[in-house]
Amino acid sequence: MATAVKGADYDVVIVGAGFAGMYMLHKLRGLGQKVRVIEAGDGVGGTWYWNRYPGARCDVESLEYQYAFSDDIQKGWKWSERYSAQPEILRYQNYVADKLDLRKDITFSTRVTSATYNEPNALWTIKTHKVDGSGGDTLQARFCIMATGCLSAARVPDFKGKDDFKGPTYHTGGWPHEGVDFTGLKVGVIGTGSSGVQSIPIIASQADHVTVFQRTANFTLPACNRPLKEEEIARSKEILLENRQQALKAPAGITCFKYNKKLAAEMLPEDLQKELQDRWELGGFAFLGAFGGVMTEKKSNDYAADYARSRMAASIKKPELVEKLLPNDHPIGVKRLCLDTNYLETFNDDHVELIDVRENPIERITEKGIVAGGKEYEVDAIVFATGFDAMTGAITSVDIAGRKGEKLKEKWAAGPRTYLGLGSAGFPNLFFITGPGSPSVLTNMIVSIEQHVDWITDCIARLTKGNIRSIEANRDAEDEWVAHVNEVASMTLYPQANSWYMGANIPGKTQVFMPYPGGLDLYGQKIAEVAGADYAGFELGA
Ligand code: N01
Repeated sequence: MATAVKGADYDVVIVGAGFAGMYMLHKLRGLGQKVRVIEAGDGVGGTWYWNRYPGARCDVESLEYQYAFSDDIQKGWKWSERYSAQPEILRYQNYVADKLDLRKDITFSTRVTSATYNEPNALWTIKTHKVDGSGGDTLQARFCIMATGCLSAARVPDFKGKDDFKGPTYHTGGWPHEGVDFTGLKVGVIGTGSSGVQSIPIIASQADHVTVFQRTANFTLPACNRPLKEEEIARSKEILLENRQQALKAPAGITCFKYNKKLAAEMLPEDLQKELQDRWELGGFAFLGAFGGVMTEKKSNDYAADYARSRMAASIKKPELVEKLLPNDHPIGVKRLCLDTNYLETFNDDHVELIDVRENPIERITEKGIVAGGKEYEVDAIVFATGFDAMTGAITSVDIAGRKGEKLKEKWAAGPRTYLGLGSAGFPNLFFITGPGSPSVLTNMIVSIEQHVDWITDCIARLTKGNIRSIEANRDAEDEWVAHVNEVASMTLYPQANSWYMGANIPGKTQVFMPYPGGLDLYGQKIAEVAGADYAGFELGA
């Protein structure tokens, strides 16, 4: 059994047992580190543990949305559909946890409430609290790793009267494990991002009446989900490792489609149409790779957006809804695209009603329902598909204090400041997996997670071998990186939408583009160079 660094309970405490925390635990065990994972849920899974809403499904293809670090793990698992549904992904995570015997090093049903760095002994003091209120613990560790996920701090907007409603309310990001049966009910759904787009058709298939409150119409692309064929599953097993190497060289960590490098302006109109049509019919995010410049050049973006709107319009049978359901206030792709299975068609049914809350703002929630535009919509249940305090919320919900008691939350008040999305100056030995300032949510998360976990593992191995007590991002290097992330973002169309990428969904949150939009491939080269130069831009302390 591993023993911890002198004076500490553990070498490493990891916060979160989703895909990131699970793999991090496995890798650090391999280094002989003494590790403890603290997880708020009563099982592994992270995002896929919490987001059990009807219709929850991954928007990255199953054959790419899986770990690639172990041939044994991949050979023992078989995905059933092109895009996996939440229960199958959670089963996969439990299969991995069994296979690697991970649970014995995970403390479940427990939240980390604070993490405080002690300069004299270079240790983190980590306080935890049982979610049932039955007490907590205090742990000392050399390293603290936030594997808290980018979309895990679920958020219900502060609607006036939100506690007055007498019926049940649900947030898509904290769905009851036993499921919800909406049969015979009148349901109000607020929010039409990915979670709303996925859940509304299923809720509508059960409920008597559904009232959807939409603030922004989103671009939806057809998912074209289908069962996987035996031969593609077999082939994927042969090429997974090689494929992952290719994914690491791709901007979004995805290999199932290729980006056309030609700009729209360089293509003949008929070729342009054909490219868009082929990709639309293929389904998924391939559409955004139809030609170069879609995310940087308004004209190219307009071609793609116009085509998407024309195809979306064809699914909407009620003329009065066409304008409402078609997105017109932002370029395509700058808010996370939603993959659609029957979403727009759901509004063709008479028992599904759309309320545009820009025209008719939500005024309050009452005992019986939701008041918008002066009218009360009576409902039996309310579903909040209202999203997350993305990228930073789960990190800053822990009271993190670094050198000289500096609070991370205060440091990040004007936007997150990290070096490479991996560490933050003033907070030695604190790592983020897929933190703000890294490509994270703009990529296949599993590829980004493996990339970060491997990097952090090598870093901890180097520090341990060299008897180095601490590593800390240098402020100048951090300032340069933050400026670089902003500069790259300003060359794209991303800042042109009120998106959660920008923090715009949270009133009062500073609006700054949080993920790194320069591509996973270039980013991977950068972090490899930094490691190769003995962690250039970080200070190593004896
Ligand atoms: O959350 P969102 P989500 N009044 O923030 C609306 C990933 N994910 O849970 O757009 C009225 O996207 C808000 O309106 P607006 C994926 O990365 C992946 O759906 O801000 N409405 C919006 O319509 C995704 O992007 C998968 O104007 C309010 C909605 O609520 C991310 O998680 C599945 C409001 C929130 O949409 C988050 O998706 C699910 C207010 N006060 C999620 N506040 C897949 O893999 C917010 N809204 C497929």
